[in-house]
Amino acid sequence: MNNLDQIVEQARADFLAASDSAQLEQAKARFLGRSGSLTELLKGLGKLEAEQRREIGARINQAKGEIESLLEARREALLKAALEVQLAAEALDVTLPGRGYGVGGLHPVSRTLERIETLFRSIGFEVADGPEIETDYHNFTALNTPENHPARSMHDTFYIENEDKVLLRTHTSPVQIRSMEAHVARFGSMETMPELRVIIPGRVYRVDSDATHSPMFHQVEGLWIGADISFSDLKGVVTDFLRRFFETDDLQVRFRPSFFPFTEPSAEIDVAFMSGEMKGRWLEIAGCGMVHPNVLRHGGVDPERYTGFAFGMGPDRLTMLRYGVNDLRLFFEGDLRFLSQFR
Ligand code: 2NL
Repeated sequence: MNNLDQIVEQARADFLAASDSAQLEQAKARFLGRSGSLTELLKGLGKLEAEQRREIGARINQAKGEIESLLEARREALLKAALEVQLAAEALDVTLPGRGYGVGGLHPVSRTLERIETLFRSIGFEVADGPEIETDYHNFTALNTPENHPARSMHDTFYIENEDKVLLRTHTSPVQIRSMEAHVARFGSMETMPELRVIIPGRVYRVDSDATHSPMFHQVEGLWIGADISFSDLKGVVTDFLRRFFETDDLQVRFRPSFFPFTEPSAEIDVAFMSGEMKGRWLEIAGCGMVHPNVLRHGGVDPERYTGFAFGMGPDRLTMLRYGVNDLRLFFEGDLRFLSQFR
C-alpha cells in the first residue's frame, strides 16, 4: 500500500471513530486542514519536475476527493444518528391517559355573599358596590363619626401614604352614602323619590390581625330608606333573612341596645340556635339601627320626610358558622386542601 492509500485508510478509520460533529471536524483538520497530512503532500509538489508533478498531483487530488466523500458520508451518518436520539427522547406516548382538568369552585365566602345577594334581591333590594380606596369624608365624616373618634386613628385605619385624607375603607358604609347621593341625584325632587333598597357586599380593611381578625375582611351592609320605614321593619327584614340564610326557623333572634355613630337608636343583633351543638348559645352576628338624621342629610335625604334603617354584618363570620370553621385565616390563605371542601 503506498503512502496515499495509507492516508485515505487512516482518514476512514478516524472519521468512523469520531462520535460527534466536533470530533469529526477535528479529524478532518488532521488530513485536509492547513497543515493536514494531505495538504503537506500538495505543498511538496512544487519541488517536483513538471511531468511528475502532473502525475502525482492527480493521485493526491483523487485521494483528497475520496477523503472528502468519506467525510461527507460520516457527517450525514452523525446527523441522522443525532436526529434519531432526539426523536426517541421526544416521542409522545399517545396511549397515556389525559391529565384532565381540576374542577374549580367558588370560595366559601363568595358562596355566602351570593346567597345573601339572592335572598335580599328576592325582597326588592339592589346590589351596589364602590371604591375600596375612599376619602375620609365618605368613610367617616358623612357617617357622623366625630373628628376625634378612635376608629380614625392610624392604629385602626390604613391611610394611603402622602395622600391627605385618603384611606382603605373600614366598612362598606361609604358606598351606602354614595348610593343615597346617586339616588337623590337621579330622582331629584324629594316628593317623587322612590324608596331606596340596597345591599353592599365587599372587602374592607382594618389594622388588626389574629385568629379571629384579618386586616382584610368582608362586610355586607343593607339600607332601606322610605317614607315610613320603622324599627319594626328592620326587625322583620333581618329576622326573616337570618332564618332563610341558616335554612331554619329554629333560630332565635334578639336585638340588644347598642351604639353606632351612624344610627340612632342602634342595636346589636344576636342569634341562638334552638337545637343542635350550638343550642342556646347567643352569637353576635350583626349591628343595625335607624339611620341617623345627620347621615341622611349627608346623603342628600331630608330626615323630616324620610326615615330608614341600616345594618351591617360579617359574611366571613356567617360562613364560619354555617360551615363550622374555627379559624378565619383559613379563608384567606388560599390552601386548596381547605378550599376544595366547599366545592
Ligand atoms: C356591624 C355594624 C352597622 C350600619 C352598619 C350604616 C350605614 C349608613 C347609615 C347607617 Cl350609610 N348605618 N351602616 C349601621 C349599623 C351597624 O354595622 O357591627 N357590622 C359588622
